[in-house]
Amino acid sequence: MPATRWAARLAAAAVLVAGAVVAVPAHAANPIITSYYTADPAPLVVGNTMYVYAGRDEAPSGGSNFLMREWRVLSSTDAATWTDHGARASVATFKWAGADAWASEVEPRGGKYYWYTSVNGNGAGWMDIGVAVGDSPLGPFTDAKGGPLVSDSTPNSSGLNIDPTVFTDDDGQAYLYWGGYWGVLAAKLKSNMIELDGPVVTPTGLTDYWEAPWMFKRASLYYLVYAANDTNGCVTSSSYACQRYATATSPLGPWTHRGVVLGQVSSTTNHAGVVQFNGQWYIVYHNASAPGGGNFRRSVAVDRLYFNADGTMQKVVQTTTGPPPNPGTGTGTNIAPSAARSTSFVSAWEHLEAVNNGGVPANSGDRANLAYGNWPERGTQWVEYTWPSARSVDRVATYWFDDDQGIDLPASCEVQYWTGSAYAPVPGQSACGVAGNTFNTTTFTAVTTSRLRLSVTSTPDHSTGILEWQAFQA
Ligand code: FUB
Repeated sequence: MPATRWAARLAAAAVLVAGAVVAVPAHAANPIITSYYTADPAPLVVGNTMYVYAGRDEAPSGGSNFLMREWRVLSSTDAATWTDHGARASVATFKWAGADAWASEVEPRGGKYYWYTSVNGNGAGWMDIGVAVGDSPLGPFTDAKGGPLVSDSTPNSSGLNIDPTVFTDDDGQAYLYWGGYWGVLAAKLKSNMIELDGPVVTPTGLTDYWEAPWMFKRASLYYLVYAANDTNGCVTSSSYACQRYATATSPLGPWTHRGVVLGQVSSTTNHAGVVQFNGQWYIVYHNASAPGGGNFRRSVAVDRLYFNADGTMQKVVQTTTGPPPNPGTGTGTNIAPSAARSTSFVSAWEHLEAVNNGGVPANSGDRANLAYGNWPERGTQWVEYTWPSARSVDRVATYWFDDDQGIDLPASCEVQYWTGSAYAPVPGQSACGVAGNTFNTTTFTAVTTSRLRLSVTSTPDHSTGILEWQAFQA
């Protein structure tokens, strides 16, 4: 092993020992990090940041099996330059597990981040699915359940319970898809995110499914990207894999196979995640292309992903350069301070002017620049900006207020605009984030309007609040 890699290992160890949040700058190219090997990437956009959760491949050169003990996190604010945040979970996070930190994915809900992992239960069964939870995208993460979410004893479970992907629909219902080799399975998750809600089902229509599902939604269409290893348009040898994909009009299918989105890569396994970030789509995957790389020494790469007008995906062009920097669109000018503000309700002791007074909160409890809150109202409330004439807007960023009392982070939100006759959701909007202690960026196709509205839906037992709501000129 090169001395530089030992140095990187020692640096990472120092980070872990200290337990500190130390970010090590990575670089801009594919693979996105080469100081150690990474596999099974799962992207997640929170605010203006794309996080990538990945397992670490530690097999020796020439090794013939996976050696994976920890999951690591990288982040970027432009999808080109990456920061390494080190190991944030490991096999040891799950006391009931013993080995094999295989593919994972993180899903946010209610200000928490649930990290679903494939891990060897070290008992009667083989691979299980565990779930850890943390209060921020970087954790710290702890076992959320104290035992597997899915194991061999789960009725109808897979012969190989690996590769969880969790998707939360607009109505708040979360779905878990998983499974390798013997096919794909799915189940609803309860709102606590750590229990299955109802039976395990076998979705139909996922032609040549092998492993590594990734689910997302674009407009009103559901997508499932997954690894296949057929030689019927996928790969040249069934030792390798491609990424096929299918679409559906409901989250549990039936699915319609649409073709290959990512061809064969330089590693035998092929594992990908798809995400929209700053208005553009990306595929994050792994290959064996880092120096010294191999089938058990894989590395994460990122490339642009393009959709056709009919919703089908173009086959990805795999690059060694990675995508160009994408720090966001528009002039960057926050035009919220020039707007008049209104709301469906503001508590008498809170301040609507907080939302566009230009404050930069230190955290979600920071009232230094006032706070807007709508306690004791629950359900859906709104805040609105009105400009004297139409403005072109393509991005908002929201810093939520959370007083740890009656006001909590919202369950969901939506950006809407005045069409001239009614309010409508802004087109093509990325997820309306509800994370605390950060600005949550939502990008969308530019709208020209004199009124922009943030529709906010509370959790059942709390009201909602905002410290700052920025709106950016396209
Ligand atoms: O990394 C171990 C396994 O290889 C993953 O769980 C699969 O998806 C494949 O990438």
